[in-house]
Order: sequence, then C-alpha cells, then structure tokens
Amino acid sequence: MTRLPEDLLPALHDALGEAGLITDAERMQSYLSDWRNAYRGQAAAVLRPGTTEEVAAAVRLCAQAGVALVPQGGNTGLCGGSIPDASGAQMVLSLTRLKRIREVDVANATITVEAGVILQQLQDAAAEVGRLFPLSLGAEGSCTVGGNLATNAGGTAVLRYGNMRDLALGLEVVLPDGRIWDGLRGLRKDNTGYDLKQLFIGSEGTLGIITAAVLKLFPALRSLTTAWVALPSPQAAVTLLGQMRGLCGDRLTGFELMSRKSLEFVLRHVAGASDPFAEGHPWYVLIELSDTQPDAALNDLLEQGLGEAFEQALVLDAVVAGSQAQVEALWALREGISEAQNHEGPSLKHDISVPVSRIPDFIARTDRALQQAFPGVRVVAYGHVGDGNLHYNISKPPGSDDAPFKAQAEAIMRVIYDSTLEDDGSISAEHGLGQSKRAAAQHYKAPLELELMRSIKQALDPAGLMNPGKLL
Ligand code: FAD
Ligand code: 2HG
Ligand code: ZN
Repeated sequence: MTRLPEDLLPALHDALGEAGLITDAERMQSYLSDWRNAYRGQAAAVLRPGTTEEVAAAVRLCAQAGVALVPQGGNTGLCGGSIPDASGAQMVLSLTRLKRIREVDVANATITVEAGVILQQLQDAAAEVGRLFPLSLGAEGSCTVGGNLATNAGGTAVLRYGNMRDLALGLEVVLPDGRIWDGLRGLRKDNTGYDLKQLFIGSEGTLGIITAAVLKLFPALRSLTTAWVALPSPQAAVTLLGQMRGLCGDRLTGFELMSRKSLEFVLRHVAGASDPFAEGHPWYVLIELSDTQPDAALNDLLEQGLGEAFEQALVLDAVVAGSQAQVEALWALREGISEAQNHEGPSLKHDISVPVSRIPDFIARTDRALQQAFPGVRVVAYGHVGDGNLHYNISKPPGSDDAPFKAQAEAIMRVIYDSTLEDDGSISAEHGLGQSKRAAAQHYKAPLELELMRSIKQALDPAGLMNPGKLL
C-alpha cells in the first residue's frame, strides 16, 4: 500500500469520529467491488461522513494531503465509477450516512434531500404528501439520490418526466478544495448566468461531492394501466410508440422494448416468472398509461390504441394487467432482465442511444455485423425505446468458455459503437462512462467536446483528486 502522510488518518478520525472512518480490511470489502463483481479495487480507507460539514472536512484534509477520493452511493452503478483503482492509495468516500429529508415544500412542489437517501425512500416520502417523485429504475431499492444525480440516471419514466437532470432544481456540493457550494435553490426560473448545477449532474464524482439536492415533485398518479404486447419487429414498436403518444399524450408514462431472448433469460432465471402468452413472439413492449384522475378510463384508451394497431398488423397479441399483482408481474419480467443475464455467464453491457426513428435500422445492422464477426454471441436487446436508449447487451455463445468471449470484448464493443456512431448516437445514454467506457469516449467523442470537458475538470479540480481514472 502507498504510504499516507502520518497525520492524515488521525485527523480524519478526529473529523469524522469512529462511525466515519473504516480502515479494517475486512470491513472495507463491500465498498471495494460492485454488485456484479465486475470491478474490484483497493483503498487506503473508507470515509463515511454523517453531515455536509464532515464531508467538507474530509475533502479538505484529503486535498491537503494529495489523496484522491472516490465518491460512492449505493454502489449499483454499472460502469465501475464508484470503485477505486488497484493502487490502494485512493479513499472511498461513502455518502450513505447523509440520509436526511431536509424539507418538503408541497406548494413549491419540491423536496430537499441529502445525497445518501435511497431512491425508494425518496419516492415514499413524496407519496406521503400525495406527490410523485418519478425517477424509477431497477436498482431503486439500493441506489442513492447522490448516485442518481452524479450519473444523471434515467430509467423507465424518462419518456414522460425526463432524466435526473430534468428533475433537479438545486444542489449542495462540496468542491474539491473542501468549500461548500450552497446552490440549494428551488427555483424553476433562474437566468443569472451558467447553470452550475448541471455541471455536477452527470459528472460521475469527477468535479465535486454532491451532498444534497432540491428535486421536483409531481402530482400523484391515481389511475394506471399496464399492458404486455407482442410485436413482429422493432419497427412495429417505434410505429406503435408514435401512435400511442399521439393518442394518449402525457398519459403514456412507460414504453419498454424487449427481445424474445431477453424474455427467455428472465423465464429461465427469475423465480416465478411466466410468459404472458402461450407461444413465443420476436419482440415485446411493456406499455404503461397513468393519470392523476382516479377514473381516467385508461383501459378504454389502451384498447383503442391496441385495437387500431392490431388492424395494422403492428401488434400480434396483448394482455392487459387485471390487478396490481399482474402489473407487478409484468414489470418484474422487464426489470428482471439485468439480473437474469448475469446467470448466462459474462456479459457485455452497452447502454447506447440513437434517434428513436433509427432504432430498427440500428438493431438490424448491428445484429448482422456481430453475427458475421462473432458467430454465436447472443444479443440481449431491450430498453427505453421511447428515449432511443437500448441496452444492446451481449452474452457469450451458449456452452462456450468465458476466456475467448472476454478476449473479444473490445472488438465486439467496437462493432456496436461504430454502428451507434453511424446513427449519430451516444455510447452511453444513462449509465455513464466510469471506468468501462472511459477509453471508448476518448475515441468516440468529438475532440473539441473532450477539450472543453478537460478545461472544466482543470478549472474545478486542478489537482485531479476527484475520482481520477473515471470519465475522462
Ligand atoms: P454509485 O454506483 O455508488 O456511484 C455511481 C457514480 O456516481 C460513481 O461515479 C460515483 O463516484 C458517483 N457518485 C455517487 N454518489 C455521489 C455523490 N454524492 N457525489 C458525487 N458523485 C457521486 N441506471 C439508469 O440510469 N437507468 C436504469 O434503468 C438503471 N437500472 C439499473 C438496474 C439495476 C438492476 C442496476 C444494478 C443498476 C441500474 N442502473 C440504472 C445503474 C445505477 O443504478 C444508477 O447509475 C444509479 O444512479 C447509481 O446510483 P448509486 O447510488 O448506486 O451510485
Ligand atoms: C435497465 O434498464 C438498466 O434495466 C440495466 O439500465 C441495464 O443491466 C443493464 O444492462
Ligand atoms: Zn436502463
């Protein structure tokens, strides 16, 4: 392990107390690898401050000592952003003790929460005052608001409510030198220059530590209907999406695409999962309509939209959930894909985006190129089609060894990202760059964009101590 300045750990102990400092190797383990065990690192210590002032003190002490910090929330990220490197010289800064809901302002439709609040707790706190916090994703029982902001998380409700960037009005941030920026304003309009909070949102901990945020609340939903729909092709899904949007407007709050392969993985590995249809179909979408009115006649709307789509041969079959248990069962099929894919051996995750209209061509072209270059690899394509965001994931050929597949990872990624670029897309729509896509971003992002990003990094973190080795 690299030597730390002798007085640093005692000073951190004084600042954070017993609960705020972990140096014991055993107790540090869970902070040093991600949930898939895809990334593993070492750390000189894990810091667990309990207040913004303690975060500031820890950051200041580490800045003075030249020690790099790796911010960490729920550690559910999918690109290794919250895991330190292998040197043992960095420290993990866990925000999970910053758990307070500081204020709910119903009239302003805002909630002020600390970074360590779990997303589900935030959703529950909004529901308690008859409001909705709409961000929704598979990891919501473990991920934190700080992590959601730092990755600009997306999920299944972006179609209607936008991603985390659209849901934040103000931030409190500890800067790399330990100063606290109090930008906790709940203003919907503020044109006094650069929108500083947006710099930190999506910066993956490379510009500062987010300690609290003012977030938007929405009216609670009082009616909801969910359908599982079989389709012949991604083109049918895109056409249906346009038609349902035209018909339902903002009541269309979910539209998730899944290939047959994705569903097969879930049926094989998720306990209790069952196919809503007697026979298999090539593609599926999960459609959700919701409204703030209790009797919004959403089923009529859904049936009208699907009826028209049947006549146009866009839809092959459909089931509408008849109870809350069925709603949950249908969503479990969608949310189970990520976990199910882990049981099929090593997987390569890609969260690309292209314009929605180009999704069908993207899938057809990329499938062709992959099968030509890497016969037998399994494409597990699914995702937030309404946002143009596909999880175009790859599993190894069935029954094959892991090693040859892992050796091809880089080349497979190239095929997918080259194809994404052909459609003017992005190599990461929601998970961020972290460690896994950092090098690819250097290749795929425009040189001028990279130069501007480096200038911002240099201006805020000239010593490079905020999550080094990630993003840039
Ligand atoms: P972590 O994993 O701890 O950290 C993520 C990044 O943020 C790291 O770079 C870390 O350094 C930084 N960071 C964390 N907290 C702070 C802070 N307070 N200040 C500064 N930087 C910080 N993501 C989506 O966008 N959409 C999805 O639909 C989705 N579904 C998922 C489903 C599953 C089953 C899983 C496991 C993950 C999913 N994710 C999804 C990815 C992940 O949940 C999100 O990226 C989430 O926002 C990460 O939150 P976290 O608290 O776990 O952050
Ligand atoms: C989802 O939409 C998540 O389910 C996870 O973003 C995607 O595991 C993945 O690749
Ligand atoms: Zn996703």
